[in-house]
Parts: sequence; C-alpha cells; structure tokens
Amino acid sequence: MANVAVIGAQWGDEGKGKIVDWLASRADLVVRFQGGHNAGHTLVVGDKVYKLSLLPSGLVRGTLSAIGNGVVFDPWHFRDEVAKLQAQGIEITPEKLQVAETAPLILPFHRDLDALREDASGAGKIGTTRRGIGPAYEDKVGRRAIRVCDLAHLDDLDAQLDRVCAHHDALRAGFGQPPIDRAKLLDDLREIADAVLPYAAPVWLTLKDAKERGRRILFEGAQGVLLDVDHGTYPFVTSSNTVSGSAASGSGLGPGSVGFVLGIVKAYTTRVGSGPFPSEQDNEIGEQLGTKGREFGVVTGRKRRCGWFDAVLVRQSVAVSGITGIALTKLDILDGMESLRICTGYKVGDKHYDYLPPAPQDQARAEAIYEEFEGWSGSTAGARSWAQLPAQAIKYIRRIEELVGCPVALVSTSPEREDTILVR
Ligand code: 2SA
Ligand code: GDP
Ligand code: MG
Repeated sequence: MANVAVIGAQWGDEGKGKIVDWLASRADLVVRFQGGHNAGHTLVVGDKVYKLSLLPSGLVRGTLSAIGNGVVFDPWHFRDEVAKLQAQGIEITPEKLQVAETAPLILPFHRDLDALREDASGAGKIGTTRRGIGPAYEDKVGRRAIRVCDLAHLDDLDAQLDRVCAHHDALRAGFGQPPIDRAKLLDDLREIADAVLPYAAPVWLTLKDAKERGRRILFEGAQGVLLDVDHGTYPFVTSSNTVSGSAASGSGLGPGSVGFVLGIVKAYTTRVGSGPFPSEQDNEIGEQLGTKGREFGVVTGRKRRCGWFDAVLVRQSVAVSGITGIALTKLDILDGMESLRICTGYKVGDKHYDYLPPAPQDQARAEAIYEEFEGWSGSTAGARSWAQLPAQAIKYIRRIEELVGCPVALVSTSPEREDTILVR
C-alpha cells in the first residue's frame, strides 16, 4: 500500500480522525505535519470516545506516531492531553510517540495575543480557536520562535528570548498589557521541559528509516484545504498550509513519499468561525443538519455553521491538494431528507464562477447555484457494504464524483470505526 496523506477537503471537521483511525491499522507510522492543538478529532471505538487535539490519531490504535516539525507545539497542552489519553487506557511512551525537535513552541503570550486580537476585532474577527496558533506561526516565520530543542538549552537562551520578548512586548503594549515576565517564563519552561524532552526526537530521521525499510507512513492532516493560508478563504483561514504539499515539508520527507492523497469530504458542508460560506443554510435545514450531525467544535464547543454540499469548493480542493481519492463521510446524516441540493457554481453580480473567486469581497457576495437532488427514504446509517446503500444514495455519490472529478474510495456511515465502506 502506498503512503497515504489524509487531507480535509472542506473547512475541517470532515471526519479525518475517524478515517485516520480506520487506516492506522494498515500503517506503521502516523505523522502530523501542520496545525497544532486547534485541531479536534473525535474517534469512537465501541463505547469509548477519544477526543484528540494535538496528538496523532494513530496513537489510539497503538501505531507509532509522530508530531512533525510543521506543527506548532504547546508543551503544557501536550502534557495534559497525554495524561488524559493515558487515563483512558491509551499507551503513550517515547517508544510510541515522537515530537520533532525543530517544532516551534506555542507560549502563553501567543495565546494572549490571539485572544487580544480577536476581542479587538469586533465583527471582523476570524473566529480562531484562541490557542495561539497564528502568533506562533508568525514567530516561526519571523525567525524568533523558541523550539522544542531549545528546552534542552534553557540556560543559554538569552539572545532568542531578547528577540521574541522585544517583539511581543511592543505588541502587548499596544493592547495595554504588561511586558512578558521573563523569569516566570523561564521557570515555567524549566518545569515543562521534563514532560516533553523524553519524547523529543529527529522525526525526519525516523521517517527516513521507515521509508528505507518500506514501512507504511500515514500523514494526518488537520483543518481543511479551504482553511489553507494560501488556498483557503483568506483571511478567514488558519495560519498553516493544510494542503497535501505540506505533508512533506511539515514532516521531513520528500513529496515523492506521499503516494495517495485521500481527501476527506463530508456529504454536506460545515464551517466553524467567520468567513464566506456560499451554500450555508442559516435556516431550518442548517439546524437539522447541525442537530443530527452533532456539529459542535471539539476544541471550543462552538456551533458549526451548516449548508449544502459545495462541489465547486471540493473540486478546487481536489486540484490544489492533488487528491487521488475521496472518503465521503456522514452520508447517514442526509438519510430521510426529501430533497437535497448540490452547489455547482456561483453568481457574483452578473458574473458566473465555477471556482472560488479570490477576493474576500466577491466570496462574501457569491450566491450559490444549485442542482436539485431527490433524497432517499432508506437508511445508510451503519452500512458496511455498497450493496446496503439505497439506490438514490448511490446516485448522490456518483454525482459528487462527476462534479468534483475524483473517485470515492471510502464511504463512512456512522462515527463507529467499522461502519466504513471500502469502494472497490
Ligand atoms: P486558528 O485557531 O487560528 O487555527 O483559527 C483560524 C480559523 O481556522 C478554523 N479552525 C478550525 N475549523 C474547524 N475545526 C477546527 N478544529 C476544532 C474542531 C475547532 C473547534 O475540530 O471542532 O473546536 O472550534 C479548527 N481549528 C481551526 C477556525 O475556526 C478559524 O476559522
Ligand atoms: P475531524 O476534525 O475532521 O477529525 O472531524 P471531527 O472529529 O472534528 O468531526 C467529525 C464528527 O463526525 C466526529 O464527531 C465524528 O465522530 C463524526 N463522524 C465521522 N464520520 C461520521 C459518519 O460517517 N457519520 C456520522 N454520523 N458521524 C461521523
Ligand atoms: Mg475537527
């Protein structure tokens, strides 16, 4: 089996966690390559529910897992999430989990800045998870980040602390906040270093070794292509590249090592946070999808916005992320709906678009053009074979394939691990 990258092809929460978990039994190593503890992946195994934010979903299967250099890493959250999963009976040791030594840290002042900016932005706010993701990536690109490897050199960190504190103190002053308490920061880092350093490792070397031994690597994406900082609905995006291209740079293997790009696609559309959403149903239909689909943020508990399937967006995600096959999730949520709609294009003023116009002003004005679709009366919930799907549900899947230009390889029909159909 080729190495697989699992990529969200919409605005996140497509069900990547469930699919990674399902695939993890067929992989030797699961690696996360972007994002941080803004991600929220729910895994249901029998009567147990696991909620992961920072840790790779492969851990639940006991598969060797790694957090790559492309991830922004909150060491305090790491400690707590490890403890939470251990309490649920998951084995987490340095033999099972590695953290890239070069991953930049999310520090308390990143979280502060994220919240201060959001609070000051009023209606224009991004709707971030307030976990300091954006500010931490800014420091990485600005070459002033403190990284995992620096936790082993805390007595020799003055020059780096000077740089990062000078930058943040100026920003904090603008919000009327006191400067960073450097002594406290160093104390806190000394205390947390012991919880992190045993896991710190050259993940790129582990991957090189895995590749040479022909091990199967699973790249676990977070968020979705429409939240990609280059390809998404900018500026209403996250601060990393969520496309498959970053699986290579964010873990330390060349792009040739990603053999199959599996795009995770929900059978309708959701978004959490602000920003354009042309097929949004701010009405009874959206309520129905949200209630039945339990569409609430895993990290923040926020209600997710819901709407019809948008084929324009997914077609674009397939292109920019090189998606080779789709895992279609939550088909069961559409069971019993009399009629369905699929967005096939946009009208912006008198212009027609079959892709997402780049300017936020045009995205905000884009009106969805729909194709009507008859629903199905039978149930797909819990189906484990293609033959169990109602004929009309199969038609819906086939139409999605046509419109987005990519075959459906998997269909998911419940949160349960085994309720997954492998399409042959
Ligand atoms: P951030 O915090 O800087 O990454 O926020 C920027 C935008 O990215 C969105 N974002 C997400 N969208 C969907 N799911 C995410 N994970 C959690 C979940 C979210 C939650 O699985 O439910 O619990 O609210 C996620 N993480 C970031 C975010 O909403 C902003 O639009
Ligand atoms: P992720 O961020 O892409 O991993 O997705 P989340 O875990 O944030 O959100 C997906 C939610 O849908 C989770 O609660 C899953 O348990 C659930 N889920 C995944 N696949 C299915 C499915 O096929 N049917 C139903 N009903 N729920 C699903
Ligand atoms: Mg999620």
